[in-house]
Amino acid sequence: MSEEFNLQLDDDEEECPPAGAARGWREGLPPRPGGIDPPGTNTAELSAFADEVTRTRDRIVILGRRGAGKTVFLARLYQELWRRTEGLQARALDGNAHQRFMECIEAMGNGRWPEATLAQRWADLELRYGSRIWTLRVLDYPGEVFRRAFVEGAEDDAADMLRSHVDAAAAVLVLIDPVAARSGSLEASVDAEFGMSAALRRVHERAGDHAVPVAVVLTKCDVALPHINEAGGARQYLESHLPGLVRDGGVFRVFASSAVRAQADALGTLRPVPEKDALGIVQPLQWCLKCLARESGGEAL
Ligand SMILES: Nc1nc2c(ncn2[C@@H]2O[C@H](COP(=O)(O)OP(=O)(O)O)[C@@H](O)[C@H]2O)c(=O)[nH]1
Ligand SMILES: [Mg+2]
Repeated sequence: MSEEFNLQLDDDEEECPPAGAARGWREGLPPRPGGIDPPGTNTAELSAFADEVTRTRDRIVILGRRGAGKTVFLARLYQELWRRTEGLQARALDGNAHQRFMECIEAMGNGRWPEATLAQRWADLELRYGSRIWTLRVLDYPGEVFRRAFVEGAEDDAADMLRSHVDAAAAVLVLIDPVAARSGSLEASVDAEFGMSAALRRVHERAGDHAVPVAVVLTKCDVALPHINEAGGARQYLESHLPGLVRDGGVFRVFASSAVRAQADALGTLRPVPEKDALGIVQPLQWCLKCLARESGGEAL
């Protein structure tokens, strides 16, 4: 139970996906109809694959359709972790990137949401915990690119780029706007759900014995909570509105977040109120890092 949101989340709060979870999940899947080749299932192939995975999975990837709340989430996460002097900390890769995060925070301080175009030039974050350094990378593509990349196996640049980032993910945060998932356009939600399910399926298929932690983060819970509660809780919400994601998304944990609280102004427009604390933005990441540390026998968070 999340005290902050009075919302039913997963019971096994601390549970990381067990090693081999992805393999067990994969074995239960029906044969794959064309497109992307899963790794073989014999032991030698799997262990070669696992070695490859350890070498190349060096980043934490944030996925989410346009408008899911990625830019706001990342800026607020940065604001929180940049100030920290111990534990999990973050720094932008250069001064320009730092400035863009701060501009986003400043805009919200003035009652404006960040420009959607910021997405194009959004930067990675470097996360530090003790001696470990991870890159946190946001992938901002429309739903149809997800579909092309993961469902149709298209070879264009955007699809190639998206697949290569997803294949390098040591952990994945999937951001979902619960209101849009319920009431957005049919085309957009079909692409987003189908494409996202296929992306997660690929992550798990290619992970070998290395279970890649996947955190599904319901965003904007300051306004979305009634919709989620109406469904009976976070997981039930996903089951009724994004069933394909639940079925094909493999092992994941659900989190609820509100990066910025919104309040209606005199005209009824929702404006950001960044003076109020963000809720639930560090936990999904912390959980992923904890799972990664456990898997590599490294420092616990
Ligand atoms: N109420 C509320 N609205 C949010 C929150 N985060 C984002 N939004 C709204 O969602 C819109 C899209 O967010 P953005 O971060 O730009 O999405 P992106 O396209 O995934 O980067 C914003 O302009 C806000 O209107 C939040 O935490 N709470
Ligand atoms: Mg954005």
